[in-house]
Amino acid sequence: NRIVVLAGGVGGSRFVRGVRRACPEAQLDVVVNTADDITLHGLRVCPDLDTMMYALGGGIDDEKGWGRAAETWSIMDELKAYAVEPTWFALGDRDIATHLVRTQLIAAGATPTEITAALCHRWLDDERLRLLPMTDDRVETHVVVEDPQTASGRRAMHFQEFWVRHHAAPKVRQVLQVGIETATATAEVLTAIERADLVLVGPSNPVVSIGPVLATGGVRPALRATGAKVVGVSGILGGAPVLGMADKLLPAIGVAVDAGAVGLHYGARTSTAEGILDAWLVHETDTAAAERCTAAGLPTRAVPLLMTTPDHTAEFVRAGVALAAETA
Ligand code: GDP
Ligand code: FO1
Ligand code: CA
Repeated sequence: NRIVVLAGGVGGSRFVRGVRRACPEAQLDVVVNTADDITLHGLRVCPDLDTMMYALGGGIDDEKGWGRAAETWSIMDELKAYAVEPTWFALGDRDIATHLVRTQLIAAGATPTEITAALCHRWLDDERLRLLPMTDDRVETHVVVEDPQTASGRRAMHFQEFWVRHHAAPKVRQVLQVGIETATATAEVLTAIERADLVLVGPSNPVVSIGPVLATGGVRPALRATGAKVVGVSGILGGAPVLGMADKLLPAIGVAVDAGAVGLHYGARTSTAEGILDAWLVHETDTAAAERCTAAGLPTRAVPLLMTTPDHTAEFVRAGVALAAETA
């Protein structure tokens, strides 16, 4: 039995740990967002892939949810002593080894898919677990924010600069996926979706994690064509994201910060439009959202969605599997 999960970083990796707990025997292919990627100090950094890899490999800093456990910061301190910018993005000593390997492999001509497999060789000894970058093409999320200091009143910056440097404080006018128009999903991603028995859209950020995956060339048609059931999980609980800045980004793409609005944004696969979901899970308290989605043709169930432990997560993954089986 084959499961494909679409995911971002911190939320996505917590979700995948629960999926592994619920379905320990399944072939699990995780399609990971790469639009958060950024080049700093000459190093290519892939936050969502690394977060997923460290989390599943037991090397994550569990408290932060990203970066290496027992990290040290000597290199950052040295860069600060040289007054070399950017200093707002913290690269740990252990983490930097990952970026050194990746950057060298890029220079040697390897694709992100090949590089991810090479890095995962160290971390994942489970042959039935693969991390797949959504594309081998370069895509980067940038945001246009309000900035009264500029002549136009606006300014564009990389998503990481908005989130990490400015703590998501400026008002977002526009979210751009630079490079998405020409980016295509890898053969590995398209084949995994085609052959899947179940596709799970994780509770990851709908705008900057799931959004880029769905916008990558070939992904949406593959999801609409697959024989697998496609089940989504809301990351918006009670009108707010559990963590992160989805509440700052959803309004910029015209979607309310509400589990029902996000479900209908992904859309029902049965509809004539571009929908991708057969079923949708919302939090136990979001019963109005569940009714609204179900009435609109998207079968939705309200269950506890807090990923407190992998066991809690596994519990609602099983509810999603059951709901998928019920839908015609
Ligand atoms: P990032 O790439 O590190 O930002 O992580 P993701 O995009 O994969 O996940 C972030 C999203 O996960 C947030 O927008 C939250 O809404 C969602 N999230 C975080 N914790 C939980 C949780 O316990 N339950 C659910 N359902 N969603 C969560
Ligand atoms: N998040 C921060 O808030 N501050 C950082 O300095 C930071 C560094 C960092 C380095 C490597 C990495 O893989 C992730 C890192 N993150 C950091 C997390 C990351 O920026 C975000 O949580 C996600 O990309 C948001 O989707
Ligand atoms: Ca991310």
